[in-house]
Amino acid sequence: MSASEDSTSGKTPELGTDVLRELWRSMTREEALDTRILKGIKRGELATVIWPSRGQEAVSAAIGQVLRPDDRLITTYRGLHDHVAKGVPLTEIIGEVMGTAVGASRGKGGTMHIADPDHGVLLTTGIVGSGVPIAVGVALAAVKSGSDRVTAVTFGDGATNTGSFHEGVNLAAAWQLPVVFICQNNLYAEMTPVEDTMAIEHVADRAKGVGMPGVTVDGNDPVAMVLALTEAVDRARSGGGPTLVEAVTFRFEGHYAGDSAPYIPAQQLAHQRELDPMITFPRYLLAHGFTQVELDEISAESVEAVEEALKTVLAAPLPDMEEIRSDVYADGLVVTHD
Ligand SMILES: Cc1ncc(C[n+]2csc(CCOP(=O)(O)OP(=O)(O)O)c2C)c(N)n1
Ligand SMILES: [Mg+2]
Repeated sequence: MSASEDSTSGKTPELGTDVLRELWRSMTREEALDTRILKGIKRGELATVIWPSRGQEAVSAAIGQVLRPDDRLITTYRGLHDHVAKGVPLTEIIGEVMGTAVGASRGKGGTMHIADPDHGVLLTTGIVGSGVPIAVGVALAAVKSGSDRVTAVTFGDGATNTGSFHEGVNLAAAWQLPVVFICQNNLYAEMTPVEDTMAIEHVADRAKGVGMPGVTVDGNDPVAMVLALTEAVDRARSGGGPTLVEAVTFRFEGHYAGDSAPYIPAQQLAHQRELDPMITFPRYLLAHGFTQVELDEISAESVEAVEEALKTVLAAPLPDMEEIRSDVYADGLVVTHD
């Protein structure tokens, strides 16, 4: 059942008020960040690049609610919403997007390589599909060290066509590792619609081939996402092995900032606008005890938080030249050539 369907029935929500509020807070922050940076790029104020996640807010908000702070998350270039949801401070995210000294990777990584291990974000990858086997290794390391940490990895629909995806999920299933594979199926890989590159309807069906549970979820419904991810994370943490969760959602902007996405048919766009989680979730919240004033307050706080963080970043220095060598190699491994 989707959030929008349930809003008409007036049923008791399956999640507590605090969780619902935090989902909305996360979603509004994710949207505010994406929208503000995109606006800045378009008007020539911010010289950078992002891969917009507008439309995919519900997926990451749910990830942020379900994972423990010490659980690991690995994401992609289209991962700013995931970073926000996992608790990476806005200043560190924007700082990295702008390549400044206050960035999560102190300006060395840029949008594609944001890492903040203190908040569980081990890395952000630019190579499609590459996060999957890395997550399998991270999960294996957790098992070997006796930790009950879960590793979650998010990637796109297109990534599930890569060899690294298939190799990674196979090994995770064979070794029953504590991983949750989260496919953010936004119906496009760059400019290519998903049906042009897959003969199957559901990415989740790929789980069957390697012997793990796979589930297709309405990725525009944060409540459904929390419930599905809770099951997957609980399974992983209790030794039950990995799960493939396919979150079906949509990317309202182009592939990258600057792509006006003329290839998205108007009819599809109009249909997806009706499913936009930033419109349907407030309806659900209003039907479950929240007031418009409260929702607007949270939205306004999110916009304000992004604006404040951006101000801090724009006043921050560029990284020192010495920074180029730090955190690149483990101590003692630097090879110098005289
Ligand atoms: C191995 C590899 N092949 C191709 C590319 C170029 N590329 C960047 S994003 C992208 C589309 C990926 O689509 P999807 O996995 O659905 O993720 P989305 O961008 O929709 O989040 C491609 C082909 C790449 N970065 N890495
Ligand atoms: Mg995609």
